[in-house]
Amino acid sequence: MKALITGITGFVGSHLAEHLLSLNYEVFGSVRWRSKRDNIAHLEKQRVIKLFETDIKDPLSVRKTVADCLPDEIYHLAAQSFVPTSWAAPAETLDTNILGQLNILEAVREVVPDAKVHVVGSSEEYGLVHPDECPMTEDQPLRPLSPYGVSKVGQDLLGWQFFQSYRLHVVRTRAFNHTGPRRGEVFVTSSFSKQLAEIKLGKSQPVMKVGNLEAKRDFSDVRDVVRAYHDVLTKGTPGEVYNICSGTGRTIQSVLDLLLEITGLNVEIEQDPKRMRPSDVMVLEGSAAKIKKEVGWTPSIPFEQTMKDLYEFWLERV
Ligand code: A2R
Ligand code: GDD
Repeated sequence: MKALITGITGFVGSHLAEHLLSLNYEVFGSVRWRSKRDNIAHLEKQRVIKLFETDIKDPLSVRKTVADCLPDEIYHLAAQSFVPTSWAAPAETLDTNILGQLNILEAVREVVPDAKVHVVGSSEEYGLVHPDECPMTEDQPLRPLSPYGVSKVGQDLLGWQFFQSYRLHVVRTRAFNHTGPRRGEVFVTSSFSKQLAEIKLGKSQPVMKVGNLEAKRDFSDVRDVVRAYHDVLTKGTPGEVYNICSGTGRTIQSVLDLLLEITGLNVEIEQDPKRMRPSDVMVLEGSAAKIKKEVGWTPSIPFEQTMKDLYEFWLERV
């Protein structure tokens, strides 16, 4: 089986590549000429993946990559993935995420209409959630609170529409927060782990910068999430959407407390106004009942282990 991963150089892409290789897939990935390749350097060294220069905003570029790979499965991960950037660059976010995906789906329709396509949405699509609506099923209303959330609603609905209009085998997911080694350093778990690793190694003063500690998120390990991505594409129902989550909501304060416990450090906490958002999503806690029942997926890695692995990763990196 041949799989094309768009955004293979990103955090999730590198883990998904490892998972698919372990299942004996031939793995292709999209890269840009300026992409940092640290996350996949080990795979490139082993010569186990093939890379194609592609900008998903360019329809010709996307079509050529799809035609060169002729994949059986496409995991469309490439995106502007950082929520705060979507306020700074909303048009770029909508363009990359929605029109980028349109280019992928049109190329699939034209070149490999029988391929299976995984469309990656997000729990950010739910946005404004009231505590009494948790744990949220896939029927929860979509009330996105950021341009990023809107872009993911666009991707989600575009995937549904291509299934309805053209019967493409599209399966959609809404992953809640996921983390683990190689997580981009701007996201909360990595930002905190990296700062603590620098303090531990004496490279910074014992002062940490944080944003909104009151928000609640539902975290899974990225290695469980990529397993879910493959499972939904191969065992899920085309046209359907699946939450991927642990079912447990944690405040960001409790994530910070756990990291402080793991590191054994005592640090001063400073709120950084630049890390606050115009409208943060305050509560995200999902129900994984559907994916469990229909696909048989459940998470397996405890959050404490994920955070230890992430901290170890940053200790080595800094
Ligand atoms: O920045 P690069 O060159 O390393 O590539 C990133 C890729 N990407 C693009 N690829 C082609 N054409 C574009 N115009 C374009 N814009 C971005 O998407 C990188 O390989 C990937 C994003 O990686 P991360 O920021 O680490 O995201 P992560 O956490 O792996 O998220 C994967 C998916 C995204 O759809 C998120 O919105 C969702 O999971 O949560
Ligand atoms: N980034 C960051 N940095 N967030 C902080 C900080 C900080 O210093 N302090 C508190 N937070 C809070 C944010 O306000 C937010 O409520 C929460 O921590 C998580 O922020 P992020 O890690 O940046 O992730 P996200 O929830 O905005 O989005 C991630 O998860 C989505 C799935 O729900 C991204 O990976 C998205 O691409 C993904 O779709």
